[in-house]
Amino acid sequence: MIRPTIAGGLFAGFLLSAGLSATPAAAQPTGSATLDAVRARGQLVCGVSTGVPGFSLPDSQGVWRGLDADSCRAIAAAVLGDANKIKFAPLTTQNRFTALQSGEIDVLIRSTTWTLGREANLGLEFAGVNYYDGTGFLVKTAMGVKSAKEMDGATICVQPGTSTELAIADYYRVNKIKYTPVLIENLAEIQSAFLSGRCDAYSTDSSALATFRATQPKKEDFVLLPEIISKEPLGAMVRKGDDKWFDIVRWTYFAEVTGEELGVNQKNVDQMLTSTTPDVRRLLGLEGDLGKALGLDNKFAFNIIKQVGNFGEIWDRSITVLGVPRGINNIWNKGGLHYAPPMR
Ligand SMILES: N[C@@H](CCC(=O)N[C@@H](CS)C(=O)NCC(=O)O)C(=O)O
Repeated sequence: MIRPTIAGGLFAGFLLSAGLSATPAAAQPTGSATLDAVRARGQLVCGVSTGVPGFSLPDSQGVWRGLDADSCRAIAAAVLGDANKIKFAPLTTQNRFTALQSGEIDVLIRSTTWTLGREANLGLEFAGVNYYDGTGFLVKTAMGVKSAKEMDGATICVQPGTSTELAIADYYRVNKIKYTPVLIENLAEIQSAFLSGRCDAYSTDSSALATFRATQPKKEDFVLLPEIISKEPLGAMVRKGDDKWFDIVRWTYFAEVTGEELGVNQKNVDQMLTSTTPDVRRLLGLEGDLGKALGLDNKFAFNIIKQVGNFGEIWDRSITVLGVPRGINNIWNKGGLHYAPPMR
């Protein structure tokens, strides 16, 4: 047993001293099938929605913008050192989980609610929450409705296969109110069905309703009803069984939150490289081997913040600009729920 090891060591030593290595670094297996595939491809494939303002929507140049799109970019920055090495895969409510199960995408960040059923039944798991949301209702101001409880006999447009569908069913059963769901999978179709009056209300995550309203030519024609009838924690999903990839996706989000907490942002991240604060030094890879522990470069968090921003910056550029208050989506020391464990 000893001889081949010594011989192997000598051989490897020879290759190294000759400036060669037995296997190119990029091809060395990392123990994560997804990480290996992403590196070999030189690109992250990220599943997003087909076009929700504030979350994932191509701009006039065809560049995907939004919280989910940037959450994807942060993973590309962490893993490949380049936030632009990414392909966005637009998915519907119905095909999003199969796209992840089949390996068509590496990660799903598509306003998807974390529920027990999804995590236990689909062979998939949630690696973090980027938006603490809840189901809401949008109606036309002209209807004069002030509450979701005034909707007896109403038709409600909702996308099938969503947790929204289930939340509405519970809510109206409890409140003994009859309504008719109008199930439409395609996003553009459901929105035009609502606008043209085929349904009295449009229900989905209140964030998406608020950003949809904000992007209408006359937003005052629409009212977001006051009731938020469910918890919809939206986050990143990965396949079960690839723990290293799970860790990478999870700690990418934690690095964004830690950046915000420590005041490290896109503008000052270069100056922060001279910081003497231990937490900042560890975050930016100046001390410790945090990146290496994840199978990444020690500069992974530096790359995320430099190229995409910290969590607050990502949030503000996508959500705050649409007039949606941060509320419970602030970081923990400002009264919100976004919290990262120690990065050490
Ligand atoms: N959070 C809910 C709803 C998700 C959902 O599909 N939301 C709508 C909000 S508009 C969406 O993203 N649609 C975009 C699309 O169909 O491409 C879930 O996970 O089931």
